[in-house]
Amino acid sequence: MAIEHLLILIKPDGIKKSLTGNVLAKFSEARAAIIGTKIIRVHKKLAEAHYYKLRNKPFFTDLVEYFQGKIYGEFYDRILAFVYQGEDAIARMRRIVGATNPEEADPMSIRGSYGRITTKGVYENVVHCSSDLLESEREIKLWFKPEDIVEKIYPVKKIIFEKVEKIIWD
Ligand code: 3AN
Repeated sequence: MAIEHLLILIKPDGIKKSLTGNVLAKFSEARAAIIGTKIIRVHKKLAEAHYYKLRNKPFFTDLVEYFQGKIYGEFYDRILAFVYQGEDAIARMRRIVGATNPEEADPMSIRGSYGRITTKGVYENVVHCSSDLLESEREIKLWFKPEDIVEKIYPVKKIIFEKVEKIIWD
């Protein structure tokens, strides 16, 4: 089994419901390690880039608004982001997360326990979890800078930007 990396997000409904502790306790069962974390107020461009594959779906506009957390008020328009590392971590974490539709998710999973579908039809499913290795690399590079992660997981390069040296993804 290989060591894998993935992006986990606690979405604004998870923040609003104060589920961070419960969610992290469930994730600890996967025996993966947190190697990066931060809290972010999500801008529209980041939300659209994260979910670009769903851009033609009828629920895309509602999904982007939900992801930005605007509907939850000024203290909840944010997302907690984590990079996890562990053996077979994507499959292990996705089992703990449960199915996309919270009503179909295993009742013991995070989405089955804490998710719901709003009357507007938006899936409030508490967390995001990368689906495969290609997506996890794309998502980690979208959300994190190399220096935000305590392990070297992808190649980096040095560039000079306006006379200031920076480390960016290669
Ligand atoms: P997952 O998050 O389980 O990998 P995706 O990538 O298919 O699933 O969907 C991303 C997000 O889009 C979901 N987490 C959910 O919030 C929303 N979503 C997916 N399908 C629907 C749907 N049929 N109706 C409303 N929202 C949806």
